[in-house]
Amino acid sequence: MSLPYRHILVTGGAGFIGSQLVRMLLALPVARVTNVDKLTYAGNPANLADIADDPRYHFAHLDIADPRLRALLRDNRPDAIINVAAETHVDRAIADPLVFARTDVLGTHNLLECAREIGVRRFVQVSTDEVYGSIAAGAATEDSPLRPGNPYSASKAGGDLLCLSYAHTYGLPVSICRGANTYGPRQYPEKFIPLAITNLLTGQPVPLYGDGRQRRDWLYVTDHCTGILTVLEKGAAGDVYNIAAGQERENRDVLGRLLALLEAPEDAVRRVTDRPGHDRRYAMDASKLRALGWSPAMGIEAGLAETVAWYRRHPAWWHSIRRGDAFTAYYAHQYPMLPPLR
Ligand code: NAD
Ligand code: TDX
Repeated sequence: MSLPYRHILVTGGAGFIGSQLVRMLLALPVARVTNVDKLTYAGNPANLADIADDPRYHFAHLDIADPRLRALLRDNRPDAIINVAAETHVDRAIADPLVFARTDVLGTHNLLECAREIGVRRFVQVSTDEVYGSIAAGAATEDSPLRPGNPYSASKAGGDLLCLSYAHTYGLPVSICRGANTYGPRQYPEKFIPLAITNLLTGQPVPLYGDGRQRRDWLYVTDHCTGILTVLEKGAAGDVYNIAAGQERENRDVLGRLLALLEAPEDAVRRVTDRPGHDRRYAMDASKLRALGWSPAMGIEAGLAETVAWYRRHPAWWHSIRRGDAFTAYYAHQYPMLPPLR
């Protein structure tokens, strides 16, 4: 792939998907990649340790909602922007929703306004399948209505609508990609798959919400990133693209697979009270992106095995998160029915 951009600015590049995206961009012949990240609890410089010394890589420690973003963009003049930064965890959005609106709506708006002022050639908004809400049957297309069901997805939908309004009103060349549930190395261990893996590796029970029959369509992180890069390269201004691999599984089956990979007993699963407003099923039709030449490379079985192997090989990465006061406090608050983290 050869991108027609000289300088690409990525936001949220210290997180799970953003760090993989920065790594993949630097593997391409681009002149410069700037990462703007606030380094929230989810932002981790260790995610970028392998590329931090690349002379084409630059880091700016800044909130995308901060008015100083304007000067940063004026001074650096990227020709493309990929907005990955967001508050991302649904359970945290239910407990404390305001910061989601601040980053995912107002931060996106601030970034759009700065992009309009400097006149970027492409703005890619990284969004989510959750904006379509729960899909009882079939799969959402890019034209399906937005029916977000929780404060996270509502905030992401707000960001998406601002993006579309900037394309329509100002002609800003914005494309939106809506990725499915993503998993793989370096995912913060609050999310279902890395929480399950790290709990099982430390001999602790795994919380399964409700009946465990909710369905998610799992996408490996590198496949999500090739989808974003395809939209950056070939997406049309003002258009939306779903990124999904068509690997739908019930949560209890994903957990069953992880138990098998980690040789953990069935009684490691602990049924807990369901998430309020829990979306039952996400499903998207990705044929529009496939028509641009994208296809996923990783199957769910191999992807789960790779992910387990990565967490096995990198205990220092997740121990340093899980042993921190912020994570233990979050866990105790979120899972009062489980034994405290060890
Ligand atoms: P993450 O929580 O691992 O990382 C988010 C990153 O954004 C962190 O580095 C954090 O420090 C940074 N950030 C947060 N608020 C910021 C702010 N105000 N200013 C600057 N930086 C800020 O998230 P992720 O799972 O990698 O998700 C990345 C994007 O992909 C998000 O936009 C999310 O909505 C979207 N998405 C995620 C998934 C998934 O399953 N993880 C699926 C579909 C879409
Ligand atoms: O401990 C758990 N037990 C459990 O049963 C956790 C953390 C989750 N779950 C369930 C809830 C969901 O049905 O597993 C499923 C996946 O949960 P999460 O990992 O929290 O993901 P989800 O709520 O589906 O949202 C994710 O996909 C879309 C990401 O967190 C979002 O950022 C993304 O936009």
